[in-house]
Amino acid sequence: MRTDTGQAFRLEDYRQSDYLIPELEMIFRLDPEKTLVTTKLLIERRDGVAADVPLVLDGDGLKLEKLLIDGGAVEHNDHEATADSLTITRLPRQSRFEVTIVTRLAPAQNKALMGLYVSNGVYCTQCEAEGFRRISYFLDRPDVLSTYRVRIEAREKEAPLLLSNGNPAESGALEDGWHYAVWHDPFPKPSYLFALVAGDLSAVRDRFVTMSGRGVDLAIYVEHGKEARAAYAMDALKRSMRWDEERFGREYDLDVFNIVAVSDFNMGAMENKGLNVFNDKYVLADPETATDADFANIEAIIAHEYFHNWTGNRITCRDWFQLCLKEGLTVYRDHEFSADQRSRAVKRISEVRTLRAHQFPEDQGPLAHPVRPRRYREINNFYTATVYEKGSEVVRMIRTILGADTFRAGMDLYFERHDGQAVTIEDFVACFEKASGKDLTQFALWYHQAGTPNVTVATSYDARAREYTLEVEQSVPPTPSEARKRLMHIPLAFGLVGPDGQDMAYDGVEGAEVEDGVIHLRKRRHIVRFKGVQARPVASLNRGFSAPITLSLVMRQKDRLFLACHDNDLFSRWEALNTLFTEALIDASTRVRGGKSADFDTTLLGYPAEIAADEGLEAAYRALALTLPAEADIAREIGSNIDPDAIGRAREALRKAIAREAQETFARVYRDLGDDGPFSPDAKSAGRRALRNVLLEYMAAGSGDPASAVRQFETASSMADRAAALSVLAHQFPGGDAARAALAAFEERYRDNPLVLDKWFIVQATTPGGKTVDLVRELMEHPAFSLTNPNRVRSLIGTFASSNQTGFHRSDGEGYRFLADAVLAVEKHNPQVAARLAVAFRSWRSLEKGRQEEARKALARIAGEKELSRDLRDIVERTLA
Ligand code: 0A1
Ligand code: ZN
Repeated sequence: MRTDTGQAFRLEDYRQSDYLIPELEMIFRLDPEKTLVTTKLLIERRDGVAADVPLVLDGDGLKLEKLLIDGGAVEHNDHEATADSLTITRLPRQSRFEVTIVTRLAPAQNKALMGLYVSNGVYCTQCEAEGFRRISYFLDRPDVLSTYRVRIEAREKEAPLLLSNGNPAESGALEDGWHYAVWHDPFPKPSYLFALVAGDLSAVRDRFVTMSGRGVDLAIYVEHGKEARAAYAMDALKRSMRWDEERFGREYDLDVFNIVAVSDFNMGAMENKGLNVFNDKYVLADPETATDADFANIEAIIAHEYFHNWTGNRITCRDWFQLCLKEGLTVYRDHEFSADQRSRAVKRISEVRTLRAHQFPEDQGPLAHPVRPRRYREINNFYTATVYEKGSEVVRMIRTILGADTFRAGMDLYFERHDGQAVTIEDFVACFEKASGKDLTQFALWYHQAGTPNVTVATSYDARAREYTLEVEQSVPPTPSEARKRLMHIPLAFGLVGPDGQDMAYDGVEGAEVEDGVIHLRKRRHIVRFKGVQARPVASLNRGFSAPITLSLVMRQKDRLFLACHDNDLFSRWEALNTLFTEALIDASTRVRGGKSADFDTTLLGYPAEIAADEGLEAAYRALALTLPAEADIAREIGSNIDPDAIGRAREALRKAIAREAQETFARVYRDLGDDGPFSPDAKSAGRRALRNVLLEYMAAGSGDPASAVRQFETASSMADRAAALSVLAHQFPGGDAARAALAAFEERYRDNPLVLDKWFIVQATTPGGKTVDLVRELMEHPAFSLTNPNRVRSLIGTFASSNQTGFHRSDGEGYRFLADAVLAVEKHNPQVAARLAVAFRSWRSLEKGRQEEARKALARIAGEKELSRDLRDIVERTLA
């Protein structure tokens, strides 16, 4: 375990390496306990570097078995090998020479799942960000690009399949039941994109012909017997390949594209060149085992990793500070892909919900950092919602500002200028400046400044002058180590909605640049005057969520309801309703906390029935509109002195009130939507199921009777419907006969399917209320649970801490004590996963005093441990700071 040295890496300290490694050859002789890795590096000294400048290679927990330079031994005095580095002080004078290194690994013992490890009998690697140095000493940094030739030797019985990056070169038999394969990757790549897989897996094969007519052999490798569950992923892969050609002109470049699904994986998936490695959760799906959300995630993640081939692999990052260069851009691309494959409005609403749930609390708490950070202690902790999700929003804003065609021209220029290079955010932005002729200096603050900007707006209409005025003011809150902020360029898409629901025209505008339905805010304060506005409009602002900001706009409830019914921007319709619900819930939770009852306005209560029955709206949209803000969303909006129990009760009361009001309509719509026959994962069918399942939740809440959920659970023909019914039973009728019977039946039916049992763990871990922490502790003893499998840990412990407000925040602090224990237990073998779990503490300062103190004690206990990993210490200390 890498313990903390307190050392911070700073962007301003970036220097080129003195040496390069244009080529390398590797030989792996695989054994679970004793793998030998021979790495032959062709080293090149950069021009101007003196021959006595030592070569310092990175390592992490390595043991050097052998070292040769140009085939000859190296004197003891001329090198120093530690677990973390190999320094060679005496080097040949010529600028190119060869260094051969042999290391020995025990992949079966590697439970950190970084470097080379064994997952369910399959050898696999994970090298991003700094895992390659756990395999061999190397210049393990993204700006050192090399071509790789990799020979894998293994016992044929144990590992009939031998894969690495690039194209297959040769293969054959060896003595004693061993065999080998050689792979060659002609594209220079950084070490974080290296991959090796060896094991006994089945292939699902297909073929893709690229736009220039080249054939590519596609394969998805899964455990035997799971082939049928990879069909959807294969289809998503082919659609992604075609889409990237059509939308971005990007063609695939190798003869093969391989995907391997493994069951132990720290993250979602990894874009290794030509050999993507996936968490099996994001490959395997069929109607019996996967929900609609699973299908949608698989489609998005298959696309994401594939799109990295150009945005990440062909053009990579100069250093890890630039992570958003590949991640923000690739998330933007996968969002666009999913929007094209599904419904754009529904997709956008889901994106914004995710951003608010994950990125906003990060940006508003102790772990806030810019999309392009300037400092880190442990890079693993920067695979964050800010880098990914806000990074994507920034790219989206570039497109909003430039327009679709100029944006595409900027992307084309980026690919043309930087193919084969390791570059920076400045290089990326410069392409759009060049393509558009616009100065994006102020805009680029979105990359450099942390914090969610707030925009306040006051509106007024002068009927006599026919003038409508928006007084707009921006502010960016202070964040850790950034007390003072500069003013941002905020593209605010808008419409002036007239009495008939249509956008109103105006004759002219003063006070800000307004172009194509977007107000460009650049100053602290703008007074934007629209001339010639014939009647008082209702302002629809930040349409489509054009900028990732919080918007404070005082509006009459009547006007918001008007937008919820009539805005022609579907995102803003949803947003208006969501704001109404949020405001009502904040009020209600204050009342509940003061010992009063949670009353709701009847106008608001009447609207859900209208939405449910409105066939002019897509079912998926209706489902989202009827989904109440989550407890965490309400807490975030309240901001301080939070009592999760009061919020939970207020939300429950609103759900019941709506359900009672809309009882008949909900039941009718639920019935009419019916069971739609054979399962299809397409967006329309998924939307129909989503709507039915939201209605089912209301129906159970309104009636207090589990019967309809029991019926659905028993007759469901898909996991989507079965899991939804299970969650209604477990959450609304906890401990009751119906819930217990359903949980037992589910466990029995999926006993041998760990990915499905994860849903069973999740449902129980997210059961509201103070008893759940005990249940979660108990479930850690379940035979299907494993502390070393990240999916199990995230399902049971992770979802409890991140998604169970009343459970985790139990007022006596038991949830916090439990999480601290779990984090320390996981950290022993997997610091990366432990650090991610600990992130659940990040909003502790916004809680009421008693809970704050309990959370602080739990955090301090972790911080007080002597031997903490760099990953965990970094998170805990920043959270406490
Ligand atoms: N680049 C991957 C994410 C990733 C990062 C680190 C990992 O280490 C365990 C694994 C995957 C992506 O964006 O998909
Ligand atoms: Zn990515």
